[in-house]
Amino acid sequence: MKVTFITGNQHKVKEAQGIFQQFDIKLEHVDLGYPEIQGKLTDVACYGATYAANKLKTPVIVEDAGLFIRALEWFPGTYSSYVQSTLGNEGILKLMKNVQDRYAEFRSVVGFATPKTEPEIFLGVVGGHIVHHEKGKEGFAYDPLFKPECYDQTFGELTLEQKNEISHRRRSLERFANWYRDFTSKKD
Ligand code: ITT
Repeated sequence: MKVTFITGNQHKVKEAQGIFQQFDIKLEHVDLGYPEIQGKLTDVACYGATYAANKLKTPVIVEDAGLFIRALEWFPGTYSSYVQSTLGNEGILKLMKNVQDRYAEFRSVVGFATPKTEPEIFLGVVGGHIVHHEKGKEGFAYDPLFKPECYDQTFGELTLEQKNEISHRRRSLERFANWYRDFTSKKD
């Protein structure tokens, strides 16, 4: 099985390759760029997948993700990309200074579309806590801030393989992979 992943983020490509290996899905990466409408992750993923499938005339997936912090009313959420490049991790830590409730979750939505079918979406969530200082140099973006539930290390301290066992992206891509197996077998 093969699928085209549309993203401009190399870290996501590496993570997805690792996850798809276990499902025998070969990933083709295209950095097409697609309009990221402002809205819920699911809307962004649906719109992006439909746009890219029609443009490339092939089945594609896109993935939209973000960090949602409960005490900040789920900020940065859908603004995660912009906030990472402006406030950065230090800015998030400042906002979290003296905040007791440190619960946060990473959410991921995979959108799959073909030029002929309506988009499908697959969700993945991992809960955890925002630590008090950045920890670790693995992963990317918010990873050094996020300690997944039941772990003593942040995503920034886990190897790619360890993050891939439990991450939001693992959960959404695994849901997609299981569904895709049936989808392709019905088509053949
Ligand atoms: P695309 O081209 O696939 O859209 P992107 O980097 O813009 O790549 P998203 O819009 O899905 O990705 O993600 C928004 C931001 O959320 C991303 O830029 C990171 O700052 C952050 N983020 C997403 N997944 C993450 C992860 O697994 N670990 C740490 N930060 C993550």
